[in-house]
Amino acid sequence: MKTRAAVAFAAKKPLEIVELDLDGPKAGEVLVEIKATGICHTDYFTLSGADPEGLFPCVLGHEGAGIVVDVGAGVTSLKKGDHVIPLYTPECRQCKSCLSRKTNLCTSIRATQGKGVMPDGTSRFKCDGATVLHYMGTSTFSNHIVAPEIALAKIREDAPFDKVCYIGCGVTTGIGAVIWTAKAEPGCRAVVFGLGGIGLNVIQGLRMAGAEMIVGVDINPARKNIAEKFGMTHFVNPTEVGGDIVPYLVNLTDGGADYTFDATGNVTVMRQALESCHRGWGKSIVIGVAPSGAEISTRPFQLVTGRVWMGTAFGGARGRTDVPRIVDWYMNGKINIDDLITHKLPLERINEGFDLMHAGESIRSVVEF
Ligand code: NAD
Ligand code: 022
Ligand code: ZN
Repeated sequence: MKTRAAVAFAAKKPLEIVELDLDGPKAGEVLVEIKATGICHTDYFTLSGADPEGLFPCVLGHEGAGIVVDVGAGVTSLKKGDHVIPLYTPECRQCKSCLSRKTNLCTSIRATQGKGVMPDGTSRFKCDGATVLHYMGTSTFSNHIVAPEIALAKIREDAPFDKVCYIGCGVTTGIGAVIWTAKAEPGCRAVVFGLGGIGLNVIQGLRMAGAEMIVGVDINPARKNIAEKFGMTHFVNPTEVGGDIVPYLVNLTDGGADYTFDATGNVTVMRQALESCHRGWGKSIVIGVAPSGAEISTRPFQLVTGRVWMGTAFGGARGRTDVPRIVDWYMNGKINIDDLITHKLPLERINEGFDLMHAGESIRSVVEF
């Protein structure tokens, strides 16, 4: 079939809207009509050429929602008409990782997904006869995609695509980091570094978990008002503190936070987050993705004295199990997504979405097909 997509033909070039050929789903695969997609940092990271694993030409996008159009042989968990969210972290429920119950990083299709192909080693996309690669197994910047059955979460049919697409990455990552990675408990004190599309979801996850003190740290003063709306109790702008922010935060939290979160991707901030944790039990969760080749450092004393440094991918969520629950939380009014979607664009203007992200003007831009 034919479909319309924003294609990354090469690094550093704007996306081009073109008509692609899309092959139907093979065994274990599903054809999905994407209705809406968010624009997230990793898409730009790859487009910029800074991602050493980036491959071109490809169809970027990993934060979508849509409807099943057709299923391949052997597909049992989905049927035509089902509403779905594509998962860049699949859940096969059979690999060593899924069976361990200790991680959400399913390994069953990791190798082919990273190479931009389906599990059989080929791509379903073509442009004028030439192969165009998939991206993160999702490629939600295309109006139609083929994805493995294990990389699709079935969601309720009354959920609006233009909002729940954000659960495909940002919402789940931020809220999941609190609930599944940190396992924050009622009454805890937390510090969140970076109040963007991820950090604001960390904040609403902390509010849900019953945190007593939620400190937000950002160099952009415009983030204060929206963060307060999502549950932040104290705002700190590092440029106004002057000097080292760590003792300032340790003092503010009466000895250090129970949980800190890096949602900036800056390795200096990651160190500040670890060192703002409470001696003996503080946990610091790295969410931000740092530039390739970057390294983190601290004195071993920080860890010997009982602080824990950990990271999270997709908030530790098991996609097919947990994503439908988060959609329910949204539909039941437990979480706010609407106020984080600051811009909506048609596919033709998708490149403007990247500009808004870099200017710090948007929290999330959503493209509707
Ligand atoms: P964003 O640009 O919307 O927000 C980042 C915020 O950090 C901005 O408000 C910015 O002003 C602030 N900031 C920058 N430098 C700072 C500093 N030195 N101190 C304090 N604040 C600072 O980005 P986002 O969409 O929220 O994503 C944040 C990070 O999370 C990115 O690195 C992204 O790649 C990563 N991410 C990780 C996962 C995962 O699974 N681990 C998933 C999604 C996103
Ligand atoms: C999403 N991310 C950042 C912004 N939006 C993001 C990027 C990378 C990961 C998670 C979220 C990530 C963490 C750990 C891994 N990835 C490796 C997982 C593994 O090896 O099992 C990651 C993922 C997918 C891809 C690359 C890296 C890919 O499909 N190319 C989950
Ligand atoms: Zn993302």
